[in-house]
Amino acid sequence: MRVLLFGLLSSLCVLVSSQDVNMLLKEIDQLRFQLKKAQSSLTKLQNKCMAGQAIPSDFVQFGQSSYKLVTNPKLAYKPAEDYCRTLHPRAHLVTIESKEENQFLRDLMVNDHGTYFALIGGNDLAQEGDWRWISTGKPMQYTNWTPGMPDNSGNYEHCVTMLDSGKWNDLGCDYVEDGFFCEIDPDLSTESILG
Ligand SMILES: [Ca+2]
Ligand SMILES: [Ca+2]
Repeated sequence: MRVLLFGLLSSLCVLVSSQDVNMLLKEIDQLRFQLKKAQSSLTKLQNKCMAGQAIPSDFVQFGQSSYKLVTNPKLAYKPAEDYCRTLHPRAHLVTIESKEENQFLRDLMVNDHGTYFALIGGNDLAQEGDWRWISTGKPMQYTNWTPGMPDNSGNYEHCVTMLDSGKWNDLGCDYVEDGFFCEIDPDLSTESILG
């Protein structure tokens, strides 16, 4: 039986011309291309679905955005951004664009939580003195620095914290504060842009 099968296979191999092999290889290539296209469409769809995901109930809304002051775990800048990213696909360390937004966050921090200092999403990691937001990579428009800040003390202060006054100070990116703010802004991207 085995000999018979082997004989049959051998005859088949003779019948398969190199033209057939080339055709098969071409078809495999086409299938690979189609599979890649399908995978990319699926990823896009997944991202779209995730971005539309409901806002977690422990976020507080202000304007079009929703915010959470995280006090546990206490994390430094980059791990804090990573933590925000786990809460919602559009969540980032907060991007502060107005006096009103800043005041809202300050009140949330001091009045509601008794927290005194919290990290916000600014950094000048790419270039000293060029302060940008981690959510967009765009330069800060609104700022609320404490007088004399940013001072880049010790030549290593490239991240930003909000003080209990609502004013900002630049500090080391490895510094762990009382908390940090995450923001879900429906207009913001699902990517983090680190300097
Ligand atoms: Ca904002
Ligand atoms: Ca400083």
